[in-house]
Amino acid sequence: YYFSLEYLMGRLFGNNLIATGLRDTASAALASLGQDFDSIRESEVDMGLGNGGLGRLAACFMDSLATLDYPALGYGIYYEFGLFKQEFVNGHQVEHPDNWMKFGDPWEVVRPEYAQEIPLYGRVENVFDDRGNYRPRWVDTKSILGVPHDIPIAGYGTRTVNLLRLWASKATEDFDLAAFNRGGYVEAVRDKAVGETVSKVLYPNDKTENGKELRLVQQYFFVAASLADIMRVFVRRHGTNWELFPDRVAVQLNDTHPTIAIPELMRLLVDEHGVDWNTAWDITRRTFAYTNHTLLPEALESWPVALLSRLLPRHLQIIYLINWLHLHEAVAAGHTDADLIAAISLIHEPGEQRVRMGHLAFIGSHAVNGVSALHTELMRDTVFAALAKVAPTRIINKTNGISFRRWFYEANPGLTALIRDELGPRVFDDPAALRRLEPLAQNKAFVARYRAVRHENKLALADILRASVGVTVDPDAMFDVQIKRIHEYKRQLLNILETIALWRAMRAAPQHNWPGRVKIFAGKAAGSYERAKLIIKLAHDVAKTINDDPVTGDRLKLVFVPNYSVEIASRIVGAADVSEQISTAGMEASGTGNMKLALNGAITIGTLDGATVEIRDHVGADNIVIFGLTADEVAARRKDRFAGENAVGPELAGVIDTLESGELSPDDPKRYAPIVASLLDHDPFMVAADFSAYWAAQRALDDRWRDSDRWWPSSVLNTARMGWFSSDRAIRDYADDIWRVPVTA
Ligand code: 26V
Repeated sequence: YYFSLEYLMGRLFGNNLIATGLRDTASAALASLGQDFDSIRESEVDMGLGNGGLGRLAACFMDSLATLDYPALGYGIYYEFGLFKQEFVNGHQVEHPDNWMKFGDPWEVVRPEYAQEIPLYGRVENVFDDRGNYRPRWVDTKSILGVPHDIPIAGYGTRTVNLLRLWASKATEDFDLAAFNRGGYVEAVRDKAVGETVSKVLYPNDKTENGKELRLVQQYFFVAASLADIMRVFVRRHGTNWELFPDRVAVQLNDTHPTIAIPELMRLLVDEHGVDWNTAWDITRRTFAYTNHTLLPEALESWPVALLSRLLPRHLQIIYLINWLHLHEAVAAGHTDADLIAAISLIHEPGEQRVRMGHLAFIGSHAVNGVSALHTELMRDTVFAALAKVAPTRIINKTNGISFRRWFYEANPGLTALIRDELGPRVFDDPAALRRLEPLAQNKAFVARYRAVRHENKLALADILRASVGVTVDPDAMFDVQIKRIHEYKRQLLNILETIALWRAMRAAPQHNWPGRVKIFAGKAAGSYERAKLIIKLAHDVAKTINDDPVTGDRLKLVFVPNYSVEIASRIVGAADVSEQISTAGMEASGTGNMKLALNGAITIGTLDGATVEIRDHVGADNIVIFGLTADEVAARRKDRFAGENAVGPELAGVIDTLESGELSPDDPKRYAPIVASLLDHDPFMVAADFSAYWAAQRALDDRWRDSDRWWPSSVLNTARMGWFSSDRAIRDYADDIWRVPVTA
């Protein structure tokens, strides 16, 4: 059972047809009716119930679970509004609600017979039974109803169809009736609206905005409904033989968001089913495993004790008892150092007391994993360093993966056909077989066909760019792509500043043999993230300035594709020559876009961060361009407060001149003063610190591009060597090492 607040499914039509082997049949059948497959496909709405990488990973995992015949369900929330739609007005991001269900969802199967009533609020009555045992009762609760909506997920080349079971919230009847009987019709209707608010909207922030009550209600709502559903099925099959529970049930927590499941399972076992505490704790820990997706301090979840005590009073008691036993166990094992004890406590003490959800997930799980080798290592050294002392073997690595069905076969039909021609259809069941392309990297005829496919994909993308942004680009130019959420640590700013530097250099030496470049950006900024929005505005101001410059002409363009989505990503990955993976080292847990682009043959320019490190290991250091500070060097500079003493090289100095001159923003010449200030002052994301290295790496990329006998074999080798990054590999590893599920097929 995969527990996730987010699933970025995208469209399901093409994917389900490919999975069932009916893609060509459906296309022919539609053609015989005078209907075009693509336009039917495009009439489906994009199911965007996630923010970014974490939500898309959940979707890829669902695909692999079904393909590998694992009997799995994904549980989550059936948000009425997914991630906001993005529009640019005068270069500024404007958000609009994503009313994706407006015309209904053709995939949903509603299961009202499995609805669950979820209690909230109320108080705990301290009752003792006639033997003097504490038998607390959670009373005076308000309840909401969870109604499952099942989305079928067809496995590829198998009969398995798994379910994504998403809960919609409804008001319960008793809720309204009480108010109604008191004559409060309007109050009754309002209560009903409150009940339905819970599944109304996805939180659109992917790193902050902790502490909002509705968010905790969402978390508990879906977790409680899902566990009750799991128990319903378990009891039907095995009765109340709870000790068997962890052998039959494995729950993977996608980040800390569903961590309240840990005290909820304890409550169900102890309070509702009379299991003794120690047995229940053993069952709970053997049931759960937790995946960490970020080390950014502002994204580490913690909930105020005061909020928990109001919303989930019994769960707070349970958390306190878990913590008490956990601390005593540590002391008994010889960990008596007071600082260590404070560091491993579930309760963060200074100031307002808060429950650290990462800590709770850690101690309530039998396995805790990071999502790339580097990230896992950093988890051990930073956020979980203290807990790792108490439980040294719990942290393991499971490097992320991507669904090749969606990110290769569906997104890049041209390359798929070419590879089927060369390697036969078996490659679709075994991505490792892509390795057999390696010798073809030196085969001129093959390379020409590989290039031709890329060219076709670039022509198609150029059409999209013309239609959506009104910019015409040269399909022979290098398509240089950075597509992901806008975040300072991902350093879109570094890329934009380099664009300014390149533009200046081109104008200064127009006769130089500059390769053509199209810098392509796409990504959403959280509505409240002012700096990210300013970076979007800067990209637009740069585009406006350079795209019409007759000196640089077709040799340099910047386009920002609006409303990034799974669908737009699918159109871009097969058309990319260069993949930008340039995060401040140590900050990107894994990245998965890096995998999608490299698989489709883009050459990565990147820092040694997240899974990009492992991509280098697989594709080979000659087929990737690495630059910049390492995670260790970044950490050392932070410690020495080294930042601020950056030598600003001539290129960056010129860029700063341009920003300060107001040339890019004549309507508001000081618009970028805050950006300049942070570059020169503390440079928290090491943009200035890495600028010269990045500039040099980009020029090295220019040299490679001019040498097509080098570029294209390298590109082919990227495709050939990315097989390991399949989410099938990742899911097999979870199944073998964490869930201990026997192989079924
Ligand atoms: C945090 C919050 C905070 C409150 C509001 C809603 C919300 C939603 C999500 C998150 C956590 C975001 C963590 C995340 O997306 N991490 C990304 O996970 C990817 C899959 O493992 C990984 O490839 C990316 O590197 C990592 O940034």
